Amino acid sequence: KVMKQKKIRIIGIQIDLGQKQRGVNMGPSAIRYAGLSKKLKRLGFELHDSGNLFVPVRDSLDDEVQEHFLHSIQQVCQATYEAGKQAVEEGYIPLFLGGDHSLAIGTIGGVTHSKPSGVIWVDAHGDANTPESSPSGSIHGMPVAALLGEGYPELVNVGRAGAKISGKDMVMIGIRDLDGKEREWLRKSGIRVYTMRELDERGMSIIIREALQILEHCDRLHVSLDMDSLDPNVAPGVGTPSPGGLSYREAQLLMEIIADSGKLASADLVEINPILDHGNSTAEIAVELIASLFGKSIL
Ligand code: EXY
Ligand code: MN
Ligand code: MN
Ligand code: MN
Repeated sequence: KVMKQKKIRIIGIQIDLGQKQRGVNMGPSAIRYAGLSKKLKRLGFELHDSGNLFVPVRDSLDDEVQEHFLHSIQQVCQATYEAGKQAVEEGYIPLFLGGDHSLAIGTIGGVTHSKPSGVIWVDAHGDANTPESSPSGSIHGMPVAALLGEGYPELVNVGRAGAKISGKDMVMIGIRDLDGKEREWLRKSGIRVYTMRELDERGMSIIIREALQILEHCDRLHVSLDMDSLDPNVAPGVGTPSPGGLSYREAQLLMEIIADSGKLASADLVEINPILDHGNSTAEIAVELIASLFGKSIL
């Protein structure tokens, strides 16, 4: 199957407020340096890089530290929502470059503004904490709960009031690091969670085909790719590395089979931290994965 839409809009979001490491705000630059536009143009896409959205500099927000930057994250997610909504309305596939994963509250909200979408969440983590269950308070560990209607009302109500998706419209792949209450919440959420254990036992090919079957009722798919889903030996440039992750080959196959569905309508590429990287290798791998997600095939 071939993708219907041939126009991509790149939207950079240099947000580092959802977590504690410095440097993840440099992700959009690192990804652009790694040659994203050129690779996607070569696949026949028309490309519009809209630059970066405004994100306040962390050092200018000392008064928000205690509140985990909730107010600024809300504002950035609101702007992200608007940009995503507009891109979809104008016939683009929005490709959001992060930044930390808190931005997904805005991206997934925005792309589902007028049309529903299934979500494939690729991550080491569940990102399904609430302020009560979170061990860190970091908001990048909370976007899934917020999108399903739980947690800070300021985040649940970004863009439009209430939950943006339901559990049956979401699958998670690569999961290996959950907190206690987060685990309980996920079990009841309706989200199909493919852990690394299940992946090891059954294999990527079978799992992603089954996941696409679960999302069969969705005409459009959003892929939220957290680079910490990969093994840290492959992708060291992330703020919250977790051992035992996807191999490069598993991640490639995942992207290729999603591309075959012909239903990719939007995507996030998040959590790249160039300061912790070896050279720019994590961004370079990310660009290769995105090319496969947009239909690059070997032969
Ligand atoms: N579960 C941990 C927390 O909530 O603090 C770690 C979250 C890391 C989230 C990264 C973005 O995927
Ligand atoms: Mn994440
Ligand atoms: Mn993660
Ligand atoms: Mn290093």
